[in-house]
Amino acid sequence: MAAAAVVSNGNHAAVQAPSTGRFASGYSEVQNSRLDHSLPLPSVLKSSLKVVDGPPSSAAGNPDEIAKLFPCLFGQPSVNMVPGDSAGELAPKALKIGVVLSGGQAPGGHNVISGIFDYLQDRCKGSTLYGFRGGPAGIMKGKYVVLTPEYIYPYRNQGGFDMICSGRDKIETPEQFKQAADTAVKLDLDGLVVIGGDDSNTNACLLAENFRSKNLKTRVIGCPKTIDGDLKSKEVPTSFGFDTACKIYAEMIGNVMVDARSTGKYYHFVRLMGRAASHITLECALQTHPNVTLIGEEVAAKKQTLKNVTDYIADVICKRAEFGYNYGVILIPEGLIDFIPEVQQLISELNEILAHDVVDEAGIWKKKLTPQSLELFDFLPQAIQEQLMLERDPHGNVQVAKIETEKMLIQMVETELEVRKQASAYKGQFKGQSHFFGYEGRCGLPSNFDATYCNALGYAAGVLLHSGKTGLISSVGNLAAPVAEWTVGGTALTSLMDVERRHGKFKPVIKKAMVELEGAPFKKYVSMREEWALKNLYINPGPIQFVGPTADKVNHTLLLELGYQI
Ligand code: FBP
Repeated sequence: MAAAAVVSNGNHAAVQAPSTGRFASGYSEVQNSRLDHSLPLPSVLKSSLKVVDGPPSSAAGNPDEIAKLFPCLFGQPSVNMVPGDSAGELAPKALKIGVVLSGGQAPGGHNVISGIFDYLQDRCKGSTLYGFRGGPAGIMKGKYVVLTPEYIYPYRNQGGFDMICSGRDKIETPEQFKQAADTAVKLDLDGLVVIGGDDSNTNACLLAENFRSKNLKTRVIGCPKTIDGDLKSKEVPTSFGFDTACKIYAEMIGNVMVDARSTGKYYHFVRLMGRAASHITLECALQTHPNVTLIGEEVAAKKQTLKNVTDYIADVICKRAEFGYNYGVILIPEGLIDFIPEVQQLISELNEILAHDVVDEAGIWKKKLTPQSLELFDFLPQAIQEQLMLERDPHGNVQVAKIETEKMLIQMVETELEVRKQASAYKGQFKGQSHFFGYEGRCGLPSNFDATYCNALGYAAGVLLHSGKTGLISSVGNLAAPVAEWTVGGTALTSLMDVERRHGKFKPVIKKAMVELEGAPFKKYVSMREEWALKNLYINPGPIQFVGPTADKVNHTLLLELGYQI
């Protein structure tokens, strides 16, 4: 049976209601075995500890602007947790804490919540944990569930965000800040944990600033979530979910590789999630060794056009045909088109038009495009034109998950190969198959790494709130070492920020961590890509392992970035 839950639908009158939650009785053996899988904690979190302030912080860029936007929080130090004696230990007290999941699903989110819960049970007996339902809108509307051991249990070490669900709403207008503050006051919240990506953590910091400026006692702590892997810094080495999602996609890519080799008749064009950075695509390439991998950041650095990208793929296909291979696997990051300078220009013109003009069916709006952008827009297949015009997400981003770049590239490569065939420069057969691996990887069973990392992030968020900190993001480091040696702290969110132009205005943003062309993961890939293109060195890693010698293996990107060899 699913547990009964105390829920509120916005009027703050808590009622007993049956949960629509999970039935662990329907779980497979593997899922069941994960429920009681005990998670190791970093040593520092297991005994008496002290929270130690570091030096004053600055910003990732434009510190003067950030200081103006965050007058209460700018400059505050990041903190580290170090072993302490029982005398200096935080006095146990009952806390009221809220937690919210924000943005796209990422494996491990449930473990962050159970990590916070376990901290409160271990060190702050009598505390209450409120789960705001449906993302930040749940805070504004006062929709929450009181989380109990029975309610949480079926979600332990399980994927998905359905324990409390997520949403992409933003708390941004004065009215919305007021609604959030009202909820914090009504529930007498000591703290709020925002589990989200770069935009959501920016929002968490704005909320922390707003609450501080109103002298509310509610502190706000962020947690780094996103399968995209682009929320990271020196102190926050990775976002949770990336490890599991990449392992799931790598399994799927490996299967497609075996399929390609088995029949020898298809080129599989696989688009992978990651709306801005190409980390997922790069990691999957390192895990599986495909014939072609496009990395958006490289395409941008080389100022490549759509034609250049098409020619590069066609060149590999032609060379492979000479070896008798009329099959292969090509990985494409979903953010690719946003990296191609000519498309970038088109998208930024479209953004301005969509923000300020009515898009009429007669196409008069098109006159606002520059001649180059108009030419490109008219050249694109109609399906892609329509996808580029779709509504932006609440943060002003193009919804790249809805743009079928893989289909567009198949069409363009096919046309190019036809031209080469006519010129007797290509004698092979080309059949493209398109795939999009995105949502499939976001709710899988968290890998051992993500399960443990998330538990530590949640537990650390509990410590940070208990010690009265606000405007920090929970940070766990030294991740290639055994868990006992992981370091734990909180990084000042303002130290990760810069300003950016969005919806025609300057806004604070956490700088996205893109694939670095001088970084170890990209260099590793470059050192091997020519061999992968022509030989079939495919690796099919199979499903994620939860027990056995490879179960605790960390993804290649993280290891290489931490200076290890793979
Ligand atoms: P977050 O940045 O919120 O973690 O989401 C990332 C992501 O999974 C992208 O990879 C993808 O482009 C996008 O979400 C899809 O969004 P939606 O779930 O709204 O379709």
